Amino acid sequence: MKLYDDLIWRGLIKDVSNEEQAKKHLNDNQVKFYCGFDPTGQSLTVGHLVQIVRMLLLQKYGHTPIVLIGGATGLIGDPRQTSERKLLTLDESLANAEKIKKQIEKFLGHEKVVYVNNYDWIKNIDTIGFLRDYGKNFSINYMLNKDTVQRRLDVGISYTEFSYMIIQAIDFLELYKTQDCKIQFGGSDQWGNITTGLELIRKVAGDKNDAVGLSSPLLLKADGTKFGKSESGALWIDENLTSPYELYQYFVNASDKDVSNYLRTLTLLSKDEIEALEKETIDNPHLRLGQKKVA
Ligand code: 485
Repeated sequence: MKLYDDLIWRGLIKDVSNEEQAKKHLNDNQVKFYCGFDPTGQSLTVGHLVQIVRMLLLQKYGHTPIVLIGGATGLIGDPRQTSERKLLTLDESLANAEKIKKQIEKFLGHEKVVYVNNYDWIKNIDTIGFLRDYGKNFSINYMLNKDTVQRRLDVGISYTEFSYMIIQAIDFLELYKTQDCKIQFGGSDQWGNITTGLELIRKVAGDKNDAVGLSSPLLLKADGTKFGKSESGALWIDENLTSPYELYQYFVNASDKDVSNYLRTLTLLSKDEIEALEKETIDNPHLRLGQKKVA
């Protein structure tokens, strides 16, 4: 199966900026692609695993992942739906960044993968350069139209968080120019930031650029409740914050309705293997073979 079809089959594609170009990159070429993680906490959660496993899948098909750790963006704060974030100190952001990088390294290793921290290039931009070289490319009207901003107009949003999308856009342009990175991936909540990056690349590199953005649906449970939350809160992938026992229990107790989705998005098993486990879930649900495999 071609990679693009595999991604569709796994339910890993929600939005795509240019399907034809995406297929060309993913099916016919070997490209670099990136996904960014902000060091807002000391650990990633099982929610992040969807993106990590997807990076592994693309790596398996011969593409090179660029893992971007947001040392700079972590200092600004991607606007949340609810309210303004508390600012991290530089030390906190960089210390969290180091921890998160180590976690991702456990999955992606050191070969055929690039690790970058956006603090390395964002810290060099001065105020006048920011406003002239980047700010001038975006109208306030364009920025106000983003979902993430719209959702905050009632409660309010600081100029700081309002500017976040431009920083993430600079990253995509930077990686496109310096690393020949063709694709940015993220969860569907990242779509506004990803398209802002495509817009900046278009303004700078012209209409014929070959950059592509892709998003995946956020993982939800079949009963509509949030994936990756246990009674005691978030499920961390740090064994000191969530024990391996608790993590195992979460997945081994998953509802039959969720197993197929978990097998497709959280494992690298082949279509044949997953379809066999899906059949087992229907024929012999009491054995919980699918749940055990995911767990
Ligand atoms: O150039 C970039 C700089 C920062 C980011 C991405 C590109 C991080 C991004 N803004 C973000 O906030 N991501 C979330 C995070 O870091 O926890 C989550 C997304 C989720 C998925 C995951 O990161 O909410 O959809 O993309 C990898």
